[in-house]
Amino acid sequence: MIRIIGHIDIDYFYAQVEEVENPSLKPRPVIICVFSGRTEDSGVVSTANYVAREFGVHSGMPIALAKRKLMGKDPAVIRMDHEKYEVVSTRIMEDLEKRVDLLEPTGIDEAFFDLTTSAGDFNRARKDAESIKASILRNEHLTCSIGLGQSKVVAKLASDTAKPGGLTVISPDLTEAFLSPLPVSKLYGVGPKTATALNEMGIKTIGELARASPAELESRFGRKFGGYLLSASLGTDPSAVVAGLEPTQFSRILTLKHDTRDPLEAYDRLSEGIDYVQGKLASSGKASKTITAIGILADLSTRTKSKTFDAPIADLATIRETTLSLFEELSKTIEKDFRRVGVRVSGFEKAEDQTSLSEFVRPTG
Ligand code: TTP
Ligand code: CA
Repeated sequence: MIRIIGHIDIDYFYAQVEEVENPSLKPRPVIICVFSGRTEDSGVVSTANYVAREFGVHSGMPIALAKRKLMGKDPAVIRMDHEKYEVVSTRIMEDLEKRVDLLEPTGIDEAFFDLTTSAGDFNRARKDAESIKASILRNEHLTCSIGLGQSKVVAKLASDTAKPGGLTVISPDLTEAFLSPLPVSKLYGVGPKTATALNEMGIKTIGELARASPAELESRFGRKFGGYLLSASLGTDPSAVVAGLEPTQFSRILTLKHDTRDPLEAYDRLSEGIDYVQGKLASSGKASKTITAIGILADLSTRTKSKTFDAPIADLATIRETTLSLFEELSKTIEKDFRRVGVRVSGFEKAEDQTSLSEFVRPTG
């Protein structure tokens, strides 16, 4: 049976979330920074919007270097707020989950999904992907890139091709023509070392890899990885979309009857959120190390404040007290009233590893 697999990736995620919150940033270069605190500019760029990328700025670059490249370009230098991006990510994943047969989040802003049963063919799957894009745009004002294909490797490459903002559909009849000319380094799991080894064997493109001798690949890379390389190059890598991955957090955000900055006035709604996350902890037998108070203000910007414990907690009293005192602190820092309030528990004990595409791939690549 032909599978219909999708890969979705939000465009310049952290920077785009900041643009949504403050649209005046859009025409400016935006860099999201993780400051190490050693000196004023020590640290790295976590991500940058496409305006900043035009000037050669990218993820992982020292902040000082990025600033130099953006000198005179009116850059917006923004401190990374991971909690805020988690809130947006959770909403997107929850919406996605309802729109696909299976959803496998693989990062804060990306996921594989399966549409084989509900869509039935690639034409209908294209329509589904279009409505996913429209939904994220309508609800979050964010653009994303989606790729569809017959395997995870094809879907991932298709979404890379679609960046930014596009939709690339590689139906089975297009797969060979799509994959063949690409360099082997584009394949998921092929890092610089594997690429060099393949090049030394005279294999530069995915098409050449697809025609390579299976025995030679297995003797050079081992049965498992050699087999993976061959199937990936043919677009027949077998790995399935694995849904229901162990949750890494529980959260609930509720809309207030009236905007307020008084945590006690927001308490009734907040209490529903606290009961919900505590119930999820109890029913899943988990305990959490981090509690986060989430406030969405009247201008729809998101503010968070977290506390991390040395040992995981799960009891209602601690979650209540902590959430309320976090809200008291948060309310002192805001310039507008809360419109929505919420709570998140995270930092669970690590769950067992799941079967995934990465199982086939050697860690060193
Ligand atoms: P990516 O999806 O790799 O990058 P992106 O969303 O910023 O840009 P695009 O998809 O349009 O190419 O990563 C998702 C988020 O992860 C990104 O917004 C910030 C974070 N990130 C880091 O913190 N450090 C990094 O080195 C990378 C690559 C990403
Ligand atoms: Ca992304």
